[in-house]
Amino acid sequence: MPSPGENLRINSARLWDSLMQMAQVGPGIAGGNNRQTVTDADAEGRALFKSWCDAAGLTMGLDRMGNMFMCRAGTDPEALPVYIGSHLDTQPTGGKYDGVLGVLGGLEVIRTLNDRGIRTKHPVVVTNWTNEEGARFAPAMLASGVFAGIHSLDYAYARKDPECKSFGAELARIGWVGDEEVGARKMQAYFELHIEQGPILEAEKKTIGVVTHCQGLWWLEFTLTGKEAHTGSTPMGMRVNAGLAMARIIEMVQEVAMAAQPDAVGGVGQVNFSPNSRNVLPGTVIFTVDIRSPDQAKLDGMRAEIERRAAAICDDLKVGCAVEAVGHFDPVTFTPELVGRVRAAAEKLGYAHRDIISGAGHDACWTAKVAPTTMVMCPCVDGLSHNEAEEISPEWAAAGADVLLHAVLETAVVVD
Ligand code: HGY
Ligand code: MN
Ligand code: MN
Repeated sequence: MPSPGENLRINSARLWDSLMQMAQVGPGIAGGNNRQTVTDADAEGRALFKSWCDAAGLTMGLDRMGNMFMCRAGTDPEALPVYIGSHLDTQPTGGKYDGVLGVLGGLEVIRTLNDRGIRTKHPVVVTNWTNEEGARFAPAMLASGVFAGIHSLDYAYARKDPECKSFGAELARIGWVGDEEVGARKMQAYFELHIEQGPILEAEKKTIGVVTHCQGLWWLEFTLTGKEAHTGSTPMGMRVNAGLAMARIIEMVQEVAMAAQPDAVGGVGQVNFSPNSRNVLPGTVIFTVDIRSPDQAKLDGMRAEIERRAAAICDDLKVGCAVEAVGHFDPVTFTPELVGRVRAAAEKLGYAHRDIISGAGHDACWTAKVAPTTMVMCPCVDGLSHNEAEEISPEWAAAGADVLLHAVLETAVVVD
């Protein structure tokens, strides 16, 4: 069967309507979303997504990490399914499209195949991965990491949120624990549509990012131990100041990342002081350093330098220093054959495109360990993401889903 022509497009209005409906679930305080993993809002979003999948005639598989696999049958029951996936969980002050575009873009591919009565040899499965963000329970991409054999189920279930609730107990509480063994499924291929979350595509007026790689990441959790004391009556020379040590380490991380340019980033997004009282010097300071680079040697070199210099800073201030890697993945190279199908689809459909390295991590980073994998990206306004003001255009969303549709059909093989 010849490849579908360039006039085969998804239904842009329907996709945009689904995105806007999902955006009503777990609203934020500034127009975005707070639909954190395994909260009641996450459960509500899952139920809405499942209702749409039921209406599209899909059958659900659910594994013990709550990963949702919504399956459209193929003509050959022996053929491995082609997966499309991303995530419905958001940051606490997240946008409406990060992850959601990939899941609902996958559903729109299914809806379009149903509209046109297109049958494929391989089944097509739309996936919602649990806890991609790692905001409430570190690390990021927790459930796809268990699926790929990176983490054990026990490790994942034991992860704690800031209120000391465990991931496993919270997943059970919202009623989304499945009985499928995590990782038992085999994939013909995996595609993920995602907003760029950076400024390149918009700045270069490219509608599609052909994602060739994803940069690697370390999350280094520092626990600094100072001495709780009165901020007023304790002389400067007597202080064991963990807050000062943290400030010097954050400044140093900036220095290390700037010295590693181009293609390196480093920063801190989460800090916890204890007792966090305005007139008590902190006894304990816990914060996570997030460093990334597409270059393996540069990434690991930054980690070594930061740990070495942080120890020296703490020694100088007589502050205790412990560090634990709470998140990591090496730089990822996506499957060239699938990358080529994304590029060919963008060309066939007439969308301006360019190759790009993903700055953010995605579930695709872990599926790449177990199956041929690649990604499709569309721009986002001002490159802004992980911010409630995250915005895309309906045209960008439709273009990404169109390219996803054609690349998936090239892989799932149209029968008629
Ligand atoms: O951290 C990341 O890159 C992703 O948003 N979880
Ligand atoms: Mn995401
Ligand atoms: Mn994200």
